[in-house]
Amino acid sequence: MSTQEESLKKFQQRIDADEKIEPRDWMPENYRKTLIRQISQHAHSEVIGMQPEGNWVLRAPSLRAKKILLAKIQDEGGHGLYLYSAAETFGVSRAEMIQQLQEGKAKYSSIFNYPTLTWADMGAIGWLVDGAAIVNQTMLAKCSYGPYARAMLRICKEEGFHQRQGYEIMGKMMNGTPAQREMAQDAMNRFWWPSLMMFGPPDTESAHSAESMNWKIKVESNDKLRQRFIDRTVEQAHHIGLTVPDKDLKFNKETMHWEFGPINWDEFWTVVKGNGPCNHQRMNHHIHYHNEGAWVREAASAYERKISAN
Ligand code: FAQ
Repeated sequence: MSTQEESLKKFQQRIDADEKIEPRDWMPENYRKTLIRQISQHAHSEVIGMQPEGNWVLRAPSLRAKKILLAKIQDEGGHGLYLYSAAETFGVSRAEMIQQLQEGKAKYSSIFNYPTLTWADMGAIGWLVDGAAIVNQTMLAKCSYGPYARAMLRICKEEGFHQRQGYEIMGKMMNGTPAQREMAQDAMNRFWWPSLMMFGPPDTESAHSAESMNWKIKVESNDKLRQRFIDRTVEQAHHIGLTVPDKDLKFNKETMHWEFGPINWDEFWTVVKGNGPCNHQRMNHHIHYHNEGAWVREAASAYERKISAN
C-alpha cells in the first residue's frame, strides 16, 4: 500500500469513528477543496443575505420591529465572519474568497436572489429561510470538520431566534386586517418554493452528495432535510391560518410525512446560474460597498504594520 493510500485509509477510519478532523490533520485534497467551496459559499450567503432584509430597516412598522430586524441582520453578518474564519483554517484568505464571489466563481444561496416586496417578506424570510437554514445547519453541526461544526453550534442558536421572530411577524399579520392577512399569504406564496430549493438539487442529481456523505461533510441528504423542513413547517403554517401554495400537498398517514408537488428545478438552475430576479442587483451592491470600504481595510493593515514594527 502506498503512503497516500495508507493516509487515506487512516483518514476514513477516523471519519467512520466520528472523530473530528482539525486544521493541521492530514486530509485528502478533495475534502479540503469541498469544504472551502461549501464553507465560503455558506459565508457569502450570510453576507449577501443581509441585503433583502436590509431593504426594510428604514420601513419597519415600529421601533420594536426595527430593533429586532437590525439585530437579526447584524447576526447574519457575524455568521458570515465566523464562516470566513472557519474557511481560513484551510489557508485561503477572506480576500481571495470575496474575489471569487465577485468574479462569479463562488456561489451563494439561491434564496437571496428574490426581492422583498412587503413587510410580510421579513416574516417569511425569518420563518421560512432561517427555518430551512436551521434544519440544514443542525445537520452541519455534526459534520466531520471541527471548526465548521463548532461554528454551526453558535449559529444555530441565533437562527432559532431569527426563526421565531419571523413566525411572530406572520402570526401577527394573520391576526390582523384582511389586507394584512393577504400580505402574509402573498409572502408565503412567493417564498415557499424558493425555500424548498435552498436544500439543493434532488439526491439523484446532487453532484457532491456521495463524496460529502462518505466524509461526513454532510450527514443527511438534501431530500431528507427538505422533507424534514416541510413536515415541520406545514403544521406551523396551518396553525396560523396560512395556506401552503401546493395543490398536491397531502399527509401520508403511513409514512407520517407530507407529500408535496414537483419543484421547479429549471427555476432553481436559472437562479443558481446568475439569472434570477435580483442576482445582478445583489452582486453590484456587494461590489459597490466592498470598494467603498477599501479605506477601512487599508487603515486596519496600516495599523497592523505599525503594531508589528514596534
Ligand atoms: N443555492 O451537489 P450539491 C441562511 C449548488 S444560510 C445555490 O447538492 P452540496 C442564513 C452547489 O453549490 C443559507 N447553489 O451541492 C440566513 C453545487 O454547485 P457547484 C446558506 C446551490 O454542496 C437567513 C450544485 O448546486 N446555507 O440562509 C444550492 O453537496 C436569512 C450541486 O449541488 C448554506 O450554504 C443553493 N440553494 O449541497 C442568512 C449551507 N444548492 O459548486 C441571511 C451550507 C446547491 O458544484 C438571512 N451548504 N447548490 O458548482 C450546504 O449544506 C450544501 O452546500 C447544500 C448543497 C446542501 C446547499
